[in-house]
Amino acid sequence: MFSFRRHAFAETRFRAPSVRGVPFGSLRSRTILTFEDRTGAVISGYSQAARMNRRVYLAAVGTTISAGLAGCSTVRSAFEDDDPCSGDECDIGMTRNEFIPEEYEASVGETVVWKNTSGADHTVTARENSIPDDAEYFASGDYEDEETAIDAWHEYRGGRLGTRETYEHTFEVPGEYLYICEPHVKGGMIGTVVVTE
Ligand SMILES: [Cu+2]
Repeated sequence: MFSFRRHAFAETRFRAPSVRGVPFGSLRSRTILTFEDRTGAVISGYSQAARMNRRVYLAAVGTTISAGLAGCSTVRSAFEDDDPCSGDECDIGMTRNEFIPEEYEASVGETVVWKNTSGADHTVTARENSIPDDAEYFASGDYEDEETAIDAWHEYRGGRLGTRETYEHTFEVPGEYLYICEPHVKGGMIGTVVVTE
């Protein structure tokens, strides 16, 4: 069944269409696209276009709040989804099907902490060919390479991050690092860490 949060989104979307430039149809499709079953498996595809629409949608909700609806619990739930790592607990949060922020900027030597802030199981799995050449491979479960990490997930849920669990990695080499959540990569659960000197 659908959770309260999904219901909340369905409810709040009706407040948003008055914001100029937000196509009502895209809001509705975003809602439909993010319905999941209880294990967090995405039922339908979650396209890049839908991801863009989500940002537009959240901007619209923000405008609604400034119009005087602050304190409404349905609106607040949308913001928890938008910033799951409030305070110092983590740097990158995981919602049902997204890493937030999707792109995180770190400094050389920084330890980045991911936290599963959702009810679904996730992984943090670096894309071997999309990290700097001389960088150390990283994945939750501390596997040495991508193939091992992905096989482990499919064989025994290796590298699984359950609710409230964290994973951390220290970045020593500058550059761009692409990583995925193996169980939700097809739904677009992909993130980037950009490391600078
Ligand atoms: Cu995931």
